[in-house]
Amino acid sequence: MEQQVNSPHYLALSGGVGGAKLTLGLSHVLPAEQLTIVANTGDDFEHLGLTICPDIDTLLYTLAGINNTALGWGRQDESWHFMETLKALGGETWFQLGDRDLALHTIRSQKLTQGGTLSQVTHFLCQQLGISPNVNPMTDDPLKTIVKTTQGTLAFQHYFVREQCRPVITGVEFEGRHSAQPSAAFSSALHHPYLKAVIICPSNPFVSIAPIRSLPGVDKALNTRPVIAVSPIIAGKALKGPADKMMRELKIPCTALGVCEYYGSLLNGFVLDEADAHYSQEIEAHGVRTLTTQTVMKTLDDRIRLAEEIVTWINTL
Ligand code: FO1
Repeated sequence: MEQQVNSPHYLALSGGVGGAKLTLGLSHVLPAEQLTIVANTGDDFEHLGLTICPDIDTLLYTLAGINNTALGWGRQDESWHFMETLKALGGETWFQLGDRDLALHTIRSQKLTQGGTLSQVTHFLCQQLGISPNVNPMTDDPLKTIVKTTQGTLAFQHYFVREQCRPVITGVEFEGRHSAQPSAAFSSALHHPYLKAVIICPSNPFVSIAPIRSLPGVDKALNTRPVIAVSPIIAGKALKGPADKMMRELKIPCTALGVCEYYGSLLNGFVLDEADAHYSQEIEAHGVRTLTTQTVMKTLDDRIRLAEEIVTWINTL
C-alpha cells in the first residue's frame, strides 16, 4: 500500500530495556513509515578501542528478537571467550562484552573510523539485522551523560556498571549538549507536518530521556507538540534499573505522580499502570489526560497490546 502523505506520524523516545519493549510493540502496530524510533546515546562510550552504544544496541537486539532477556542487555546465545582471554591477558573486564556482541561493536567502530555517521552505521546495522523501522540515534555528535555523585562526577558506564549505581546521585550533566545537534531523522520527525504524538517510552527520565531532551531545540519543540509519557515507575518501583533509587536521592517523590510532575508542562497525556490508578484524578486535574492500564510487558502480546491501547488512546486526545 503506498503511503498516504498525510498519514499520522509517531515519534518514540527510548532508552534501554523498558523503552525497547514498547517500541517493539509499536513496530508491530504501526507501519514502518509512520514510526520514528529515537535512541538515547548519552550512555555511549569508548571502551577497549570500541565505540559502545548500549541503548541503541538494546533497541537493535530487541527489535531483531535476539536480545538477552536474562541480562537485560546484549545478545541471547552468547559465549564469553573474548572476556575470558581478555582477563587472562590483564585487560579491563568490568564491562562484559559477549563474543557475538563484540562483532557488532567491531563493525560499528570500523565504519565510524572510516567516516560514517552514527546514523548511517546504525541504519546499516538495522538493514543487516532485518529491522524496520530504523533505530535512530538522538544525535550523531558526541554527547556524554555525566553523573554527579557525593563522591564526585562519574562517566555514565562507570556509575552504572563499574560502581553498580551504588554512589548517591546529586545531579546529571550532558557533556557536549550545546554543540550536539539532533540527528536528521529525529529532527524531521519532531517537525513532521502530521506528527500525531511524541511517545516518551517507560525509560529512566533522568539518564535516558533527559539526554534526548537536552539537545538544542528539543524541549522547546516538545512543548508545542502532543507528548505522552508511559510511567517507568509502578507502585513506587522501577521494574528495572536505578530510576527509583535516583528519585529518592534526587528528592523526587518515587511515584508515578512524581514522574508526571517531573515531566511537568511537557505532557498532554500520561500512561499509568493499574496499580497507580489512584493518581489519575490528580493528574487529570493538572490538565494531563491519563490512560490507566496494565503496563507491565512480560510477553510480546503484552508489548503489542500496550502499544495498540496507547495509539488508540492518543487518537482520542
Ligand atoms: N550492564 C551491566 O550491568 N554490566 C555489563 O557488563 C554490561 C555490559 C554491556 C555490554 C554491551 C551493552 O550494549 C550493554 C551492556 N550493559 C551492561 C548494559 C548497559 O550498561 C546499559 O544497558 C545502559 O547503558 C543503561 O541502559
